[in-house]
Amino acid sequence: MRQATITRDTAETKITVSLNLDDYSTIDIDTGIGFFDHMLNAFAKHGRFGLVVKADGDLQVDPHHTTEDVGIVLGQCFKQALGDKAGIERFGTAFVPLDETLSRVVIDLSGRSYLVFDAEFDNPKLGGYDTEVTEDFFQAFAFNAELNCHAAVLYGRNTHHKIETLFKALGRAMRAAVTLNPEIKGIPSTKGVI
Ligand SMILES: [Mn+2]
Repeated sequence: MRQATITRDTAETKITVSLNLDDYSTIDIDTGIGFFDHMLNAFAKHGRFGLVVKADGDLQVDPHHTTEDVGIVLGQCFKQALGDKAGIERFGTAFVPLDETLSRVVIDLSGRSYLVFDAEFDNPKLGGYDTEVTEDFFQAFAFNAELNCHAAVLYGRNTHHKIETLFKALGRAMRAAVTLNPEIKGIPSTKGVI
């Protein structure tokens, strides 16, 4: 099974993430930030990823360090769990609606880190979560997983809906990209390495 467990311990946060690409029977998220837990649960559930996240961060400062650092460690887990990426689809696209909102995420597990993020949030706070750190999470995730991610809210009104559809679409696009396809022999790149 493709899996990884990584702990990152800094003066700002102590984070452990366990990721399983092939068995999603265990999803257990505790970051201390309620809305962020909701988002990571949605990502794992709709991406069909086994995911355990334990984060103990400096929430007395603000939620920024914890949110961004979970993105770093989750990205590292995908990179490690994917190994040489032999036999995977590599590309993934997902559109996810929630009532009036529609979001799209497109992934290429290219080994090249790049994020294009196109979303604006009217509401700066959702409970203890700062909505602007959504982009920081996606940035940290894309750079540490070494993937190309294009994430966009195509339209919508409600900030909760916008962010939730981005996380669900990220989960579903990542699921499509990591899927093993028996028709794909070896590493899916004309270069032979990704
Ligand atoms: Mn919700």
